[in-house]
Amino acid sequence: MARKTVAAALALVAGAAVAVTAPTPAQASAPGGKDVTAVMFEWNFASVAKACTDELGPDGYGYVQVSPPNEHIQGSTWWTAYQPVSYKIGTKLGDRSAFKSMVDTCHAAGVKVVVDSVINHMANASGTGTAGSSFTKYDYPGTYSAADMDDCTANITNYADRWNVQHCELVGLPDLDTGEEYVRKTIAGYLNDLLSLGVDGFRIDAAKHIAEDDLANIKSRLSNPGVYWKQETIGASGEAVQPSEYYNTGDVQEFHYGYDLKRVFNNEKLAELKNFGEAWGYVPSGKASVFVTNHDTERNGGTLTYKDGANYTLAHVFMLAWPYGSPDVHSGYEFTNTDAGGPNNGQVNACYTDGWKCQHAWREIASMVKFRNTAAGTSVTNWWDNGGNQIAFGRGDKAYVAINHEGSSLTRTFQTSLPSGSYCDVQSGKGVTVDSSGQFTATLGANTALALHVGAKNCDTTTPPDPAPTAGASFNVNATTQWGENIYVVGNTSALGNWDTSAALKLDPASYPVWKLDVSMPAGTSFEYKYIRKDAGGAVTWESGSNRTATVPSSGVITLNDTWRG
Ligand code: AAO
Repeated sequence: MARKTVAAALALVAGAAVAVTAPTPAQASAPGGKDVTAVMFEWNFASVAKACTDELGPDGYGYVQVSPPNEHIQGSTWWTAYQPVSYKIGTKLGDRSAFKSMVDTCHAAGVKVVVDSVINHMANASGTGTAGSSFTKYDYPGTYSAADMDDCTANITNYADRWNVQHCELVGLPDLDTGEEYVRKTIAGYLNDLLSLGVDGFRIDAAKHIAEDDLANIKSRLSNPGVYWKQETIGASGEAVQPSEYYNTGDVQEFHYGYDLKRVFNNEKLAELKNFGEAWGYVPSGKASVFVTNHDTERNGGTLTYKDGANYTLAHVFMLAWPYGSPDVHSGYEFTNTDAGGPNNGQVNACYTDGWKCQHAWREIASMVKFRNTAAGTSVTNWWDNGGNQIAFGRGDKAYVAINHEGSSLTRTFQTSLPSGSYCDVQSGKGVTVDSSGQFTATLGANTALALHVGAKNCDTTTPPDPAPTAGASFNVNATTQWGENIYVVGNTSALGNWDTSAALKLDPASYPVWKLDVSMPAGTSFEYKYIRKDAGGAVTWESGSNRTATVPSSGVITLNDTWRG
């Protein structure tokens, strides 16, 4: 603030320098044929690296987005990560070498890395940061001092006032004067450091609170000024700052996409989605970054969350099949307290344990990433709907999806533009034959989808995450759970753990409250079984009543539709 006059003068000089620099080329939507980003919210770097190798690369994700890696305030909540203390890489998620190793491992798996970048503000606190730096509010030794903060130290109160939004403090967070040369240079230095470690893109946190000119200036200083750049500019009518102002610097997150999917999947009809996208008033597709949910909206009720069961899962199937924007798949953890940080300080020992949801790996979601990659560049063809909550559409001659979001099954002959042949329904792992007129007949259960693409011509040659057994049992149990609880099946055969609860098989909650698991067992096996629940500490609760019994048929699978007996 003391430096205000000097800063203003320097800003003019910096502005003049930019005027003679070639304009930064407009950045198209997530470049490359693979435009899906897995957002590994609060995952530590070692766990992200492992996910790149095990799931994200093989599943075809183009990008992984990591939580802010730079030094921030300490504490157990997730939002400490949004209060920077310095630009040293060092948090509970890992140090500089863990970060670098993650970038290298993800690259080796074919996955590019996007960093959530908090450059609008600094910490509203005093103390010692996650990398050992001492700081007080407005003074972060070695990085910024009070002179580098904006003129307004009051909270933002009026989104209809541009100056208020871009110069005052977002929820009390000291606002950097991004018009100032030193601040621009320091932020660019941080982003260039990340680029030197191999980073491929940035999500610009709170971009709406930074003037677009300032962002353009910062971006022009990067070693790769064309780097992928995704801006958090929450669009809202009546506000002074609008996402369209930021097209020149990069993509913008289209929040209405997620808000509208929530409304349609919860309360309206999927048939309305026929012209979803720009016709709904959204930003141009090539500029849009989209999501079913993000870390803020899954907590503030703005969008669907994992607590919404099939509505949430099917909204992902739709997002990944539909050609608008570049999708983010948010992969987070269970919570009841909206402030709670990631389990185990970000260490993911295994998916579906300790509360980690691993949405990126759910069969219904993961299988659609390759569908999307295969369909890239094609338009929607062969749209069909029943006027209600059953829809189907193709993507040129490359792919076809049907979504049954009604409470009863759907049997239909679907017209596609696919070449004839054997396909694998990547949702169920079961074979589907398309005839010479492009038709196939199938039955979709309530709240399920079916998806075909030319990259999965035959179930034998593709490896869906859980291939359906040729003989065995398909367990489906409707069971409501508390935070940290999981549902298992155990029974009297070796495949079912011989009644040993430590060998029980965990069911998949992707269609919550229905938990599912397909288990291979020899044809003709008669068996007894029961469902159990385990809490976060591993304590076992058996369902009540006598043992359930069933027999695997001489060919195929027995489908068991059960309800937990409390
Ligand atoms: C924490 C504490 C605070 C404390 C602060 C400082 O929670 O109590 O005051 O520390 O000590 C995260 C957390 C914050 C946390 C912060 C720092 O969410 O709770 O504060 O870390 O630790 C605006 C911004 C947007 C921002 C959003 C939260 O424009 O950029 O607020 N999101 C990002 C991150 C977020 C992070 C930060 C920024 C800060 O994603 O995780 O905060 O780094 C309207 C406006 C939006 C505005 C919202 C909320 O939105 O349009 O611009 O977002 O209001 O104020 C409808 C409307 C939509 C409206 C929305 C509101 O849908 O259509 O326009 O409702 O929900």
